[in-house]
Amino acid sequence: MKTALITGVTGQDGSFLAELLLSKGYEVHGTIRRSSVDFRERISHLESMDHFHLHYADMTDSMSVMQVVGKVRPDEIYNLAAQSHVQVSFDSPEFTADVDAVGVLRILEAVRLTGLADKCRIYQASTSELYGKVEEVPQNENTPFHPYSPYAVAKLYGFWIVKEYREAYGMFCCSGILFNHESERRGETFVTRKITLAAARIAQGKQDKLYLGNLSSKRDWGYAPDYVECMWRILQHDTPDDFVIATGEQHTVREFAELAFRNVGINLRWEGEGADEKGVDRATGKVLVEVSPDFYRPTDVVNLWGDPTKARALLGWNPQKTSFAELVKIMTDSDMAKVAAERAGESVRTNLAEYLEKGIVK
Ligand code: NAP
Ligand code: F7E
Repeated sequence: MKTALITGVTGQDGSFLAELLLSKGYEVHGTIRRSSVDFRERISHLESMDHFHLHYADMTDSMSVMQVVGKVRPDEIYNLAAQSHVQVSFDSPEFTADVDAVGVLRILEAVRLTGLADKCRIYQASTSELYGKVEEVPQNENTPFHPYSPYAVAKLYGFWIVKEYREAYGMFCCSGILFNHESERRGETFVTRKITLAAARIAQGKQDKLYLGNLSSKRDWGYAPDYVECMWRILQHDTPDDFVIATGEQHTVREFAELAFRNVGINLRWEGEGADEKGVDRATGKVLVEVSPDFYRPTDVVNLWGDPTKARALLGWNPQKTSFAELVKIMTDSDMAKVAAERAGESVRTNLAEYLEKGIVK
């Protein structure tokens, strides 16, 4: 039985990866942060399982990282913990650098200093944000990086320090350069989930309008469970290497919104341009989507499109397992059910959706 350590197990990817590794017979250990409230919604269904264990560790605290690595002595580490929101990285650049850049170094050093360098394989959650102000379209493993946010700059350090430890110490450490991947467990402030939740709330009379930023931004959106499978495949490969993980298909934020609203029975037409653009309900003439410059970023990445040829050829991974239309449907169906349950009083949610609508939370 192999032992895996997942940092960031409470996150979207961490929860899906834990499920996958448990299904493969792994002993799975995850790290969580101490806080005054426990946020374990995504992993609560795993907590009673015999082969699932939780440990406190914070990526900003070397000693806690060292302790958990030394105690678990894993065969594989999946370093997923990060301040993962690009817009937040403009407000908290130092914290983002500490977690997303130096945090990676802390993992690598913990493995080395606990004598695990020859035995432990490490997966680093790298990102398409490294391509940032893109220098070519679509992007592959040879495309030059041009990070365009404090988040991307921090992740660039993570990418290069992993490569350095691979070459300097012969460690089996790899980066997955993952393009955006979403799911029904996606955080509610990322654009896809913000849209599917708002569409569900508007369709059920719980919200009037959705405010978004740049509607023309383009992304290569995949489904998170397909992507965590590829993380695992990267660590099972014969040699340590870096891989682009993407679907090979690109859509705008506008297209995502249009499809999400269609799934809940609302057909939108678009009027106006730039900050004046509006999404109007064709049936009622009501404006349901508006642009708010509050959601513009100081520098925005607008043209991400991945080329997954290498992952398909060397890892046997299928980038088209879940289509764009299926992804949007999975997310809207889930939010429709969630909102209906809340309306029926079956579950209580925080005010986050309300705060999002008012623009208090970005
Ligand atoms: P997520 O849902 O935001 O989860 C991030 C995880 O990191 C959470 O478990 C969070 O814990 C934990 N974390 C944050 N700061 C920490 C700290 N100081 N110490 C310990 N843990 C900390 O992110 P995700 O979407 O699952 O993404 C997983 C990883 O892939 C991240 O590194 C992200 O940057 C990267 N990535 C994501 C995408 C994507 O499209 N999803 C694409 C490329 C790369 P709390 O629950 O306590 O906040
Ligand atoms: O933005 C635009 C926004 O926040 C996507 C993280 O997982 O993927 C994610 O980062 C696009 C951007 O994701 C709103 O300007 C418009 O162009 O959903 P997002 P992201 O920034 O691409 C990468 C690969 C990661 O590595 C990150 O960890 O959508 N956009 N209007 C908006 N974005 C948000 N959040 N909110 C809006 O209202």
